[in-house]
Amino acid sequence: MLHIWGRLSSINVRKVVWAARETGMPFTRTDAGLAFGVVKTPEYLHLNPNAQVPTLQDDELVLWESNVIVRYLCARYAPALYPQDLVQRFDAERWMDWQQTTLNPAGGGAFLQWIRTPEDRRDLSVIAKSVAAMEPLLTLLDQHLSQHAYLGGAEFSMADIPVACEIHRWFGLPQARPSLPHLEGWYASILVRSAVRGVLDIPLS
Ligand SMILES: N[C@@H](CCC(=O)N[C@@H](CS)C(=O)NCC(=O)O)C(=O)O
Repeated sequence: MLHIWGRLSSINVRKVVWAARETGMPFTRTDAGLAFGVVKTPEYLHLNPNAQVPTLQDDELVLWESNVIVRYLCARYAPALYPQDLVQRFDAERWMDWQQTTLNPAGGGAFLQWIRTPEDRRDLSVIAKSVAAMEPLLTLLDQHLSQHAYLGGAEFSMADIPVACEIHRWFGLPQARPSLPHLEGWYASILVRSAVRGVLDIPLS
């Protein structure tokens, strides 16, 4: 039985829960992190010495790092989402690493200010810097999606999961943004997937 540790208010947990739902495998989940605590208990640190969420348990296998968990779940339980062809697979992999290393740091500042910082302590300059970092990345995505239905090509794949979670977080911020029709069209096609229910339709917190 799959078990996921982590609170749904975490973008990285949302990726993993969505991927688990895509597989159709039954799973259980324990809220952990921030107000839920748990992550600094000896039992949890034994599973994940980073004291972070998410963590996946699949019988004897214990995995941390959200995008690695997404890869594992797709490779093992939803192979249609894990490109078998090496060229296609690494094309997909590239977008997953890009989300983690480039898109996420760019958008994090605005998210933390809008959602996790009381209004009287909000730093608008941090938001402006984050918006300036995100805009060219979103334009890059829009251009790619003007040529491809999904990030990895014609079909939905594991690559779409981390980036769509990032877009969910960005589009959920209470701020104006320029129109990016291809990105918005792709995101609309993601939102109709039944596996995103309870993951991308919950408010940011
Ligand atoms: N690279 C890690 C990052 C994990 C991470 O930063 N998790 C955050 C939540 S998004 C966390 O555990 N924060 C502490 C907490 O929730 O207590 C991954 O992708 O899994």
